[in-house]
Amino acid sequence: MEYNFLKIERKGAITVMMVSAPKSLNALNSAVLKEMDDFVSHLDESTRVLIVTGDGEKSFVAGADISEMAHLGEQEGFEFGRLGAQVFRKIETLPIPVIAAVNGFALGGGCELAMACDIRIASSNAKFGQPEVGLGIIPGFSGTYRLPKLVGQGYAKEMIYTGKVIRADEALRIGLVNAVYEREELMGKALEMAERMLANAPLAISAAKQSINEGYDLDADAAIALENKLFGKCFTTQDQKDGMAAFLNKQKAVFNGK
Ligand code: CO8
Repeated sequence: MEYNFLKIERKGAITVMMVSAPKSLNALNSAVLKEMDDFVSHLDESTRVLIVTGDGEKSFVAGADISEMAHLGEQEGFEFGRLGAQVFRKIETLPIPVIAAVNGFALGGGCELAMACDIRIASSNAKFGQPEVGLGIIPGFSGTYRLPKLVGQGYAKEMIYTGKVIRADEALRIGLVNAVYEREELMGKALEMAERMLANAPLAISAAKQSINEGYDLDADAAIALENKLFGKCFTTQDQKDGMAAFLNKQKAVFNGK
């Protein structure tokens, strides 16, 4: 599929997916979402870390496209919401780490896209918010589910009910982002974090992600049992043998993801 709204850049085992709809500050219409769906559904196996960012200096993603949503009825609204939610869920459940490099506005669907990623880092000009109720709708790309998980119900409800937009330093304070950098530094820092991940065993990272993601929604016994199962499975991998042999031989491990 040819992409009109995504710019894809490969840097070795790291792939950068840049949302690019500059006329609308990278707003998500159904065409953008379908391209994103195609991209994440066919992500090639040599990609070991995905970085998601927005084109330009001002915006990560300024939300779902209001001009498209303005004319929707109930069924169409349901379907548009489901499309975005399904794509974001695919991103969340990719077997590799996904870093959101939030380079500006992350409003509505933009904040929801960032939250579907494993980790968020932001530029100092980034702004976050769920302003949907000001448009007569609610967050529809899983924001009501993910925001309380990240920042707690109290703050999530305040953000969603008031629609207030918060700055990057506030997002850092409440745990919505892991770090804030100057705009020009952001992509370098995202790549640096990705490189650190690349030094580790890919199957182990994938198992850790599965254990955290799936375990979060289980009760304690089930979550611990899941971790136990995935931990045991690590011992079927060559990476475990290579990693431990390298340690015992005082060498640096080289992992093959096998
Ligand atoms: N949709 C469509 N167009 C947009 C959007 C958007 N979300 N955001 C910005 N644009 C367009 C503007 O209309 C403008 O277009 P034009 O140049 O043709 O007038 C252009 O981008 C530039 O924007 P501004 O001139 O407004 O730039 P400013 O710097 O003055 O303001 C803001 C930037 C603050 C980001 C402002 O554009 C804004 O408030 N945008 C809307 C933010 C918003 O409300 N986002 C949430 C949308 S709702 C949502 O995401 C719901 C997700 C779940 C959907 C479920 C569906 C069922």
